[in-house]
Amino acid sequence: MSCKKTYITTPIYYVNDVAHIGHAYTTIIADAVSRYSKLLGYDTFLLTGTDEHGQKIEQSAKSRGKSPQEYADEISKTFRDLWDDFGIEYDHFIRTTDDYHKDGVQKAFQKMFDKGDIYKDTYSGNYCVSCESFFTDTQLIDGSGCPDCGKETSVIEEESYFFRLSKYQDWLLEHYRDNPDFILPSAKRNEVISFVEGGLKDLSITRTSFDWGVHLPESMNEPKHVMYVWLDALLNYVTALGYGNGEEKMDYWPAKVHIVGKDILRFHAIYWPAFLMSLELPLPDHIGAHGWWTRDGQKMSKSIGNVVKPREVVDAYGIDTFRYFLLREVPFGQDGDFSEKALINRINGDLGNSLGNLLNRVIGMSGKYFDSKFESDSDLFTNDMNRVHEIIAGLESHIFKMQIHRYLEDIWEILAIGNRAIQSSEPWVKIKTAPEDVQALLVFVSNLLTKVAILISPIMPKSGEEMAKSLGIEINEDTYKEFITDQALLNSFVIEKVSALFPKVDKPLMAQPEVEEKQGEADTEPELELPEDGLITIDKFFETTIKIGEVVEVEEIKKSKKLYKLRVDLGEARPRQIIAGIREFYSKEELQNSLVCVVANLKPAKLMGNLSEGMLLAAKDENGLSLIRPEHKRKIGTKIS
Ligand code: ME8
Repeated sequence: MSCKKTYITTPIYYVNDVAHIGHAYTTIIADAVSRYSKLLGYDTFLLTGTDEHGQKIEQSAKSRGKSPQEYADEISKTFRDLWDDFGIEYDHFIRTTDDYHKDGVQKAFQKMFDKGDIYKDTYSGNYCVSCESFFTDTQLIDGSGCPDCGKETSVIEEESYFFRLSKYQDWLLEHYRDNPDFILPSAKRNEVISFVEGGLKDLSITRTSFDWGVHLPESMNEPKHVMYVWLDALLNYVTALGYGNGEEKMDYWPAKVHIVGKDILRFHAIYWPAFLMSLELPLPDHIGAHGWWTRDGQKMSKSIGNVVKPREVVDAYGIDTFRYFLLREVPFGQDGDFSEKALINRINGDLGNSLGNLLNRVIGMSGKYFDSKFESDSDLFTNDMNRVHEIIAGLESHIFKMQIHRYLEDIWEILAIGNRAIQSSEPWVKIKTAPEDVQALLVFVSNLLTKVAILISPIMPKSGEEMAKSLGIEINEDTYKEFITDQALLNSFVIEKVSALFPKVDKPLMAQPEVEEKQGEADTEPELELPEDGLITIDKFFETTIKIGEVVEVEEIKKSKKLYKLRVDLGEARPRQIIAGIREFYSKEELQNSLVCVVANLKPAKLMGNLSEGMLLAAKDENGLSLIRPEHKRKIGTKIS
C-alpha cells in the first residue's frame, strides 16, 4: 500500500465569533477528503485551527471587556470542541497565537526580507477592518463602502513594509497556465487569472496602528510594526508542519489541497503562492474554493437572527445526515441554500428510501427466508456487478477534484442498481420456485452494500460503520483495497440486524429561527409536489447554454403565417439564423434591435426548409406569447445562469 503523503487543510477561523454553517461546511469537506485519503492508505495529515490576530479580534475582545488573548482562548476552544463533538479527525489544531507559529512567521518574514522581497514605504489606502483588507478607490461602493462586506472602510496612512507582489505576477500567470487544476473548480480559475492580469500592486504587510499581531523579527528593531494578519494566517499552513522550527513534518508539504470559501480565494490563489515562491517552497496542488450558504434563500446574518448553527442541526438530525446534506446538496463551488425542508427531503429520499431501505430489504428478506445466512456463487448478476465496478473506477478522481457531489451521485447510482435488481427479480415470488436465485440476489445486493458502506464511510462515518456491522465486514485500508481496488466479492453473508439507519422524519425538528414572517404565510404555504424521477441536478441544467442576443434582422417567411427568419447577434463570428414562430405576436419593428434569450447549444434544425441555429425563450398562455428578455440591458453573448 502506498504511503503517499497527503496534506489537507481548512482555513483557520477567525475567533471573533462562534462557528456557523460556513465553517462546518469547509471543515466537513476537508474531513471527508482526508478520511478518504486515509482509506486509500495515504499518509494523510488534516490541519485546522484558529486565526487569532488582527484589528478585528482586538476590537471584538475590547467590546467584551476582555484581553485579546483571553477572548481568543475562549472562542478557539468553542471551535475545537465543536470539531471534537462532530468527530472531525484533524491531525493538528493550530492557533496563530502559539509560539512555534509566531516563530515560524518571523523566520519567513526574515527570509523574504533578506531576499529583497520586502521593503519599507508609506501606505495610504481604504481599509476594511471586518475583512482585514485594503481596497482601491474604484473598488469601493458609494465612495467608502467595502465591496466584500458593505461595511464602511476608513482611510489609513501609515509607514509600512511592503511585499513585492508585483514581481510575481508573471510567474503566477505561468503557474495558472501550466497547472489548469491549481484552482478548483475551473470556473473560479478565470476570475483569478483576470484579477492578476489586471496588474498586481505590492502588498502592505505590516501595520503600526494596532498591536495585536506577530511582531517583526527582533533583529529588524521595529517594535511598532506588527504583521498583516493575512501574512501571519497564510503561513499557518507551513508553520503547522514545523517551518522555521525544526521542520519536523515538512515532508507533508506541498499540500494536496487547501479548502477555502470563495471569498478568500484571492488570498490563497494569489498572495499565498507568491509568498511561497518568495520562500522558495513548492506550491500546493490545488486550492478548492467552495460557494456561499444562505438560509431559506436569505443571506445569513446575526441581526436577522437566521444564522444556521451547526450544533443545533446536528443535535436535531445527527452528524451523518448533516454531512451528507452539505456535501450532496450543492455542487462544489456553487452557492447553496440551507433549509430544513431540503434537509428532510434528503433524509427521507436519498438516505431513507434509497440507502436505508436497501439495507433493510436485505435484513428483512434474509431474516425471513434464510435465517440471516445465505450463500451463492451464481453469475446471475455479473453484468450488474460489472456496472457497479465501472462506476467505482471513476470515484477517486471525483474526490481529489473536489467533485464530492458527483462522488455521491455515483454512489446513489450504485444503490439504484441494487434497488432495481430487487424490484425486477421479484424475490417474494421466486422464493417459492427458485430460492437459489433469491440467495444469488441477496449475495449480489450484500456485495454491493459492502462496497457502498466502505465508500460512504468518509462522508458518513457512523452510517458506514453501522452498515459494515450488519454485513459482517470492517472498514479500513485493507478492506478498501480488497473490495474497492481489487473488486473482491464474497460468496456468503451472515447478516446482523441493526435498527433502521435513517428513520423517516415527519416534521421539522429544530427550533425555528425567529425571522420576521408575514402573518399566516408560513402556515398556508402548500407542499410543493416535485416529480421524484423528473428532477435534474444543476449540472444537467448547465448543459444548456442560454445567451443574451440582439435581433439584427427580421424577415418574413413567405409561405408561413407564423414564422420569422431572424438574424440574432450572440457576439460570435456572425449572427445566427433563427427561425421563430412568433409572427402572430410581434411586429418586425418590435423585434428589430431588441434583446432576446437564446438557447445557443441546440443542434441546428430545418424549419420549412430554413436552417435554424438556436431557439428563443418565450412563455405562452391564453393571453398570448411573450419573449423572455433581460430586465436590464446586458452585453450581447452574456451567458444566463
Ligand atoms: O476568512 N457560507 O476566516 P472566517 C459558506 N481567518 N462559507 C462561509 C460562509 C457562508 N455563509 N461564511 C463564511 C477567514 N464562510 C480567515 C481565513 S485562512 C489562512 C484564514 C467561510 O472565520 C469562508 O468562506 O471569516 C471561509 O472559508 C471560512 O468560512 C472562514 O471564515
